[in-house]
Amino acid sequence: MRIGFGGMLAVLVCLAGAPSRAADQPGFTVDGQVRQTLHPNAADVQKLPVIELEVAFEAQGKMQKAKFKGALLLDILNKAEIVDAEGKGSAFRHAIEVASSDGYAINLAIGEFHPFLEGKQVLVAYERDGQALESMGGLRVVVPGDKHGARSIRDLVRITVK
Ligand SMILES: Nc1nc2c(c(=O)[nH]1)N[C@H]1C(S)=C(S)[C@@H](COP(=O)(O)O)O[C@H]1N2
Ligand SMILES: [Mo]
Repeated sequence: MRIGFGGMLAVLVCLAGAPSRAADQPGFTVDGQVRQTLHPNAADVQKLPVIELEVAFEAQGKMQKAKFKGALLLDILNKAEIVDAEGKGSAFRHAIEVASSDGYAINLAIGEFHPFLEGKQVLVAYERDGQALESMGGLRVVVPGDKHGARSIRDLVRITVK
């Protein structure tokens, strides 16, 4: 069967008009002690206030310098709303586990990035040195101030509030 001109046009319009989202975008889950489990992708993260951060960290014995662009982890967690299961009114009891697709995971205390306490600008980054991270191992969590790159976790897939 041949596709007529109209059919071809429909296919082209369909391809051109397909919004770049969901399946072809790196995304992750926010779950655990939250009111709302979220499944944001890179486009959702890009809608949040943009933060740019220059960091230096050691990796495999070498210093790396990089400029990351992303959103605050705090802004994402505020959308999910951390619960206080024990009802004592303190979000600071919780810890955040950040996991990657390769099974690598790290931990953060809320106090490290909460503005009442250390207030570090922990990012969920989608760009490194002007290049989309999509082509470099997906979304990346960046923890400013860390001397080693161990918590600069690539290909973020899950943020769990414990
Ligand atoms: N997903 C994932 N992220 C990871 C790691 C890993 O094994 N898996 N290793 C970490 C370590 S130990 C370092 S030093 C840095 C290295 O950063 P680079 O990928 O920019 O070289 O990545 C971190 N992020
Ligand atoms: Mo490392």
